[in-house]
Amino acid sequence: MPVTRGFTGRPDRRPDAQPGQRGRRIPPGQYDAGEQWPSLTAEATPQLDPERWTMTVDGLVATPRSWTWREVHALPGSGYEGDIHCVTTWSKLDMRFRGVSVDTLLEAAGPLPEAAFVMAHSTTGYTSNLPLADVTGGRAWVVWEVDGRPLPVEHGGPVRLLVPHLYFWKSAKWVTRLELMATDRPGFWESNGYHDRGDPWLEQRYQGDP
Ligand SMILES: Nc1nc2c(c(=O)[nH]1)N[C@H]1C(S)=C(S)[C@@H](COP(=O)(O)O)O[C@H]1N2
Ligand SMILES: [Mo]
Repeated sequence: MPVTRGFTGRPDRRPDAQPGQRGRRIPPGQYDAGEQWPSLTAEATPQLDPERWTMTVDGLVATPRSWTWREVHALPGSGYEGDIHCVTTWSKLDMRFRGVSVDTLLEAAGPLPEAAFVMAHSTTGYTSNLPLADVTGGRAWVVWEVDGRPLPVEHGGPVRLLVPHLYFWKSAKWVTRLELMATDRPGFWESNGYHDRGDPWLEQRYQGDP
């Protein structure tokens, strides 16, 4: 997959964009992007047809499960209101996303005891790896709505993963599959030097960071 524009974005140096302006909400080394929402995509943006898209949970589960667009919308809805943090140093505050909790999907599939990590797969082949503990406990969603509107295609529409407490590269756009694994395996950016976990409060940007 080719690596293109955007991933090495410069921090915004406007005086009103400095960290600390909005209390302790902005992790170290991040700035408040304000109204801007940069789009960062390594691959060509896919035109994903909701009628053909499915969401699958498989790997180390008791029962591999798949949901169609209609089926996933019939699940109990869930959302996130809060901030997102990109490793290129922009943070965006007070976002509102709606979709379904990853807990709901995992409960239906029944993770096996040895499942400890998850690989998120996009329809495009983009991947990101996550500890299972980071996508359970009400901290991760599969979302299709932002600020009351359908998720724009450049931001992963019609559907993306959202794991807002980790750097945003973990939140795979155009997500289609969560694969449960016993051992960790690097995803796309993790194979290119980024951290396996990516906690913005610990500044886990690159492999080798604490
Ligand atoms: N499929 C896919 N998902 C992806 C990416 C990507 O290149 N492809 N980029 C990641 C990165 S680095 C970030 S910061 C966010 C960017 O999301 P946005 O474009 O909605 O801001 O998506 C993440 N998910
Ligand atoms: Mo990013």
